[in-house]
Amino acid sequence: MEQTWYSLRMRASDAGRHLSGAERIGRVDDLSSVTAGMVERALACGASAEQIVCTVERIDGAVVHAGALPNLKTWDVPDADTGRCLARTLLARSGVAPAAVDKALQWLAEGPAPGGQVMRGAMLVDARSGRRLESDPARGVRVSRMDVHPGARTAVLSALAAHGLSHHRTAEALVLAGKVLTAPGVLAELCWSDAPDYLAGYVADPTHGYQRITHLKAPGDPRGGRALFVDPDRVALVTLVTYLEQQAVLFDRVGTFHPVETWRPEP
Ligand code: WAQ
Ligand code: MG
Repeated sequence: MEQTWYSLRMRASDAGRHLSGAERIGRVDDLSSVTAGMVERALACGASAEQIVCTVERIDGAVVHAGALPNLKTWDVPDADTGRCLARTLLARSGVAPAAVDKALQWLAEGPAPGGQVMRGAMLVDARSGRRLESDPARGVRVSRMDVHPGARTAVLSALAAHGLSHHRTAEALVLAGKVLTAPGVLAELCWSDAPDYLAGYVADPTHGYQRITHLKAPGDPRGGRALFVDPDRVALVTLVTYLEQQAVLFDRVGTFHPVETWRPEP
């Protein structure tokens, strides 16, 4: 018999302000432990959450078994200015127009939601014009229904830890980027955290995989977010958003780890 899968989502907020969120996929036997872990995460996020909403939904459609997570490379940079300069270079290589890259960097730096706030989800950015395509600029698009297969979780987390990547943020971002890179019409993703002291971020694209950048923002900065660069000629927006929100995707192993490289801009 086919395995029954469930989508688990958590969202913590305080006075309407988004504090943290998580999305997982599990079997019926995983539901209580995964939910408990999500609640612990919400309570650990520093601020006291007024509301923690956990949603468990049976997945009725197909589950895509996508195989390996994206290949991973770490670029070592000394500071956020250098990191953003590298991000420009990597995104240009992904086919994103410089004007679109500049706008996305500016939105992420200033806080991409109205009033300079952090969004709950991701911006969709037209990879040519830099126009914002998401229908709600405060919420954005929340990528959900992706995870490492429960049977492969321990091996994947150990492989990451063996490369010095033991922070839960790295594993979660790798899985999210992995799903994003399987989506139709997405050229690349740019992300850094809104957690004030988590400075690393990444650029991901289908050819080069997950390219970590050790600094994309300065310490103490509470702004961050995600930009998905989209070619609107290659996909209908509704098709893309439905895929990102609804299509279940599981990964069962890590990709290739490339050696860490130091990057300095040309003088
Ligand atoms: N779907 C879409 N956007 C999301 C999602 C999601 N499921 N989760 C978070 N975001 C957006 C939202 O705007 C957040 O404000 C922003 O991304 C940052 O979320 O390899 O931890 O959870 O070590 O703070 C990068 C890892 C970590 C680098 C990113 O993001 C590395 C991170 P956070
Ligand atoms: Mg997160």
